[in-house]
Amino acid sequence: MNISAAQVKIFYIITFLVIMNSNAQSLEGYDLWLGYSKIEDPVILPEYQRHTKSIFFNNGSAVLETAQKELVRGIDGLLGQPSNIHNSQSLLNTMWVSKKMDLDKDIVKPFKADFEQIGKEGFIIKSITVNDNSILLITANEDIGILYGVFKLLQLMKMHKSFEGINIVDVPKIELRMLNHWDNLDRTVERGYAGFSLWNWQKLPEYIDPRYEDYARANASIGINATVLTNVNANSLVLTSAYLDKVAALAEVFRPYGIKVYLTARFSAPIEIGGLNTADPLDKDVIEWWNDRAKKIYKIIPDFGGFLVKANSEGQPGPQNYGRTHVDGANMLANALRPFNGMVIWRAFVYSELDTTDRAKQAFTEFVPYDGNFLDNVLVQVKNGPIDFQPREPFHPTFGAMPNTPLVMEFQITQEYLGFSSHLVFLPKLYEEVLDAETYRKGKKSTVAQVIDGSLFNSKISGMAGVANIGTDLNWTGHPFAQANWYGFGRLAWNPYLSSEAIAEEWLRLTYSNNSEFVEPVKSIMISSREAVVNYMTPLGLHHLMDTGHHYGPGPWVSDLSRPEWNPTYYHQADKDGIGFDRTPSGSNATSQYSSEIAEIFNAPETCPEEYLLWFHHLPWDYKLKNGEILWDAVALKYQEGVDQVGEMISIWKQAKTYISDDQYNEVRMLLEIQLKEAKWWRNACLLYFQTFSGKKLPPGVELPEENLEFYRSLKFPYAPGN
Ligand code: GCV
Repeated sequence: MNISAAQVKIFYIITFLVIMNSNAQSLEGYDLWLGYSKIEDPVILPEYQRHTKSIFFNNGSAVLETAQKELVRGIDGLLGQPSNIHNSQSLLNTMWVSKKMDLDKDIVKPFKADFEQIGKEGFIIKSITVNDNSILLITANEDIGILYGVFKLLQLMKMHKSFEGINIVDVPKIELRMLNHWDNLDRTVERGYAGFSLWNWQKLPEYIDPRYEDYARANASIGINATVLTNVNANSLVLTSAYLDKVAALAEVFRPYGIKVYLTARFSAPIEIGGLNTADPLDKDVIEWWNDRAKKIYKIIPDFGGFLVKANSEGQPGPQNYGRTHVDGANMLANALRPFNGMVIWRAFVYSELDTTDRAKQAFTEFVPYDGNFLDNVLVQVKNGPIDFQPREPFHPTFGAMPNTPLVMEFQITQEYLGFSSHLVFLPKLYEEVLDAETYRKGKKSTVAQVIDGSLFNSKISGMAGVANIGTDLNWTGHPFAQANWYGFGRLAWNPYLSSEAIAEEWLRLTYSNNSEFVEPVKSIMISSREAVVNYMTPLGLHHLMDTGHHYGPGPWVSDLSRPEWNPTYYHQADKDGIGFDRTPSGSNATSQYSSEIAEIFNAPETCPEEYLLWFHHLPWDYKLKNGEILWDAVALKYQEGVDQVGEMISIWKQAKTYISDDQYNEVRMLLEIQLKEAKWWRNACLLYFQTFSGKKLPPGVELPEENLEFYRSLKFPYAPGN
């Protein structure tokens, strides 16, 4: 057979197209919420073409260069044609992107108050008229504001929002908006469910994975301005020169996106890498060692953010090893960083094997007495609830109880106790619940959000941290909808008063489609997903029922671990008389750590919100709930409700099929099937186990478990990820 040159060429073209196509499919999700495919809407497209006809971009710094690059990338993609960008200003321009200091004074004058409001990081997007010409103005006081303004503009375009009469003045309400990576130097990620760590320490500093920049873009696009690269269960090696060079290389990639790097500081580093025989924070040599280390770090990374420290918690070393306090430890490090404007973020996630009181009380007990004693470059980072990132916890009582100490909110974006990256759980719903909680520390309207953004006590600095769910998986987060948790964390760190519903809608439109027939039903899946997981894992205030170590699946029966508070039986306290943890004055009295108004509500089972009932009360199995159900029936029905909610999520997801690609559809469909299977597993295992105490039958409407209790108890997961 004779094959012509033309046939060979066609063969190669077809092969190339097939490869390209399969690549495109396997890269599904890599773009996150930043995909810029051409806008086809016939109404909005001409409007955008008009506004972007001639763009004046006032460049002049690395951050501005990034902003220009992002603008070009976005507009080229969305409009399907190269953008027309100039670096000289004229009245023929249809868009100006320029800092305030570079704008004509007469232009700026009418918006003086807006510029005062936006501070260092805010921006203005305004439609203005100059000599009868309509111009879309993107402006800010500083370079970083321009970058944020550009990302906002592109997001508006992706959501097909009209620019007619646009007038946006936006500024972050929280200063430090940071990701905490629990990434180890061997690239495993503690509680990570999306592959390995992005940081390729072996090849750094020479090899710069292009993904580092994509990571920075994604973060900057939602306003994240800080990243802690390493696990709080820290390794001192990262503070050695060889690693600092690698950290510096990452810092260089992130800098043009306005992101500072932070590291976790292992308290015993002076011993492990400094050759000293103590890490006592009051020891002269130790102080000198840290001062010296800080100097070294800042020489290599001049804008280094600072240290995040987990001390005297879960086996990590700390000042208490030397009879010193958290204040001694934090202030010693703060003194070392202070000459360089570095910050110390000291975690309040502590509970001790020597303290036999309720674990939920311990962080408050240890930290609140130190209020006002930390140096002003110390922030104390507190988890959202008093135990540990459970599907639902009441807010941590420390919020509002330390008026003289800036408190950073620590949320978990990764899903350690929430079905890993197999379950669709939209976490901004959880974040919103915590942020909106009333502390009553300064009367009504003293919410956790007001503590965090510094407005309640006039704090000098404010912060929100999220434990990242990012890894080397192609779609970054394992579950495609887990991207929404990263996105939503960033949005709430920017503005803790946003509604989770608005965030869900934004994310869906930016990631998938603007079609309301897609957005509305899928948004309802996201919004109900958090309550679903609470119901099928830990309803009515139950908590920490997860199997031990890996925290995957149910293990309410676990009772043989060396520390009492590591056992689920410690938390549910089920016996033949009832279930729940008594945290009222007749029990551990943890309620006394809240303001009296809140304590009063929590103390009485009649007024305690039912979602926290068994968190605060030990109640008999036949205790009557408000709706007349007895407690046993209510627990069982809640487990069933959780399973039913996942079933409902699956049937709603079917409606999404016509609006997205088959790959996008099938990936989520398969994951939802896992979620349904596991929701049933949770229901069956927990109900069979609790039934051994209640001795009661399952109420009508609750499906009978397929297996017996022994089966569920026998399941082992030695290779569950994230350990
Ligand atoms: C990084 C929980 C997790 C640990 C985590 C710890 C913490 O206990 O299970 O993996 O350690 O919280 O937040 O320090």
